[in-house]
Amino acid sequence: MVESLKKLAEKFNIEGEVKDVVLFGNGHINETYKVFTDKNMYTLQKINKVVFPDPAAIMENSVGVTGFLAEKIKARGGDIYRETLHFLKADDGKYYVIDENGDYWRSWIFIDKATAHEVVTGPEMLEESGRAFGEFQRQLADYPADTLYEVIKDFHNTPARFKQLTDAIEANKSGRKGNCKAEIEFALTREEAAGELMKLLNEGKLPLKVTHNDTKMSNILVDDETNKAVCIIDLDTVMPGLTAFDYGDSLRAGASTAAEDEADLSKVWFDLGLFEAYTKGFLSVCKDALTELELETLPLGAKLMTYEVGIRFLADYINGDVYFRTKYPEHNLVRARNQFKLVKDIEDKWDKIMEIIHKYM
Ligand code: GN1
Ligand code: MG
Repeated sequence: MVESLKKLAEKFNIEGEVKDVVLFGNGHINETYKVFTDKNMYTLQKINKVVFPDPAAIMENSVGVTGFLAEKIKARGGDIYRETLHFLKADDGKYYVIDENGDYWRSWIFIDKATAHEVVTGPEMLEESGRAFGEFQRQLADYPADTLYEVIKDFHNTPARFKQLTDAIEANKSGRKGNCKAEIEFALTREEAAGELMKLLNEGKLPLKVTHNDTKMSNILVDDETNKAVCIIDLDTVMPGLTAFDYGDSLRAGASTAAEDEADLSKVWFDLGLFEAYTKGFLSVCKDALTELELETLPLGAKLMTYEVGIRFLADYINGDVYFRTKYPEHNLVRARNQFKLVKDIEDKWDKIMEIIHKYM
């Protein structure tokens, strides 16, 4: 096993001789290893081809975006090997190696003395993550978004997700639709609201940007000494999208007072202090890169990203748990209820939310 991993690592343009390869991190989708040579350290990763059937397209997106970021980092005197991922070419000039099973592997320079945190410990950390994702938006504001592959079609197209839900209800493959009447009703009564962002995009009122689309805390490397965000990772879902997607998806998880699958809904609230901390960090770096309407509609992102994943969990429950990994039979329903509780709380706190964001615009 280790021998074959060493051979794979050696196919990339690494420095030095491979001394060791160890399993690394706790991602649920790709398989990640840390490679030690006598000169440096590297990450080696197998791309999950079920979730990402076109790994070459992903690598084109990732290399395009990181190369662009590196230019900006260099221009301001930053460290291009630390502040963005630096992918390595293989011997044949490609940014991936295909193994004997047809799996795609990639490699980048390991970023040392920095950690991806799974849990947000408080407002300071959330504010720092806001700055990091705000910086990502700002630096990529002039990247030609339409040159990126849409690696997962309609990923944050909430009306398309709504259609997936109504299809699931109609097919009722698991026979479970009678168990979740209240949740179905909650979802269906919000059809019009579900389309608000896509409508503005289709009318040309909101610009298409480069978005990360998985803006959770654990996709940021934080410096172990300074606690400052160093680098955004997990670029697989980088695609054209709305800034509100990235801003909103961070808040969905980051501003909740409980885990995504907390079953006791009395513990689940959308915390305005956390919301404010993230908003402050995010807008302190990128507000000048956003239009007035983009700024005004950021909170819609928080509401719709939460609603969207809620209806995805609900649809998956009705489909019989085919997409999200579940630990017990009602897991997806519990997740959907949890997300809908947050949506309701966001709706109830809407005026306050708008008041807070206006402080930072
Ligand atoms: C999935 O696998 P993970 O945790 O990075 C999903 C996100 C959801 C999230 C909900 C490719 O992300 O869209 O918000 O679960 N990613 C994909 O936990 O579907
Ligand atoms: Mg991910």
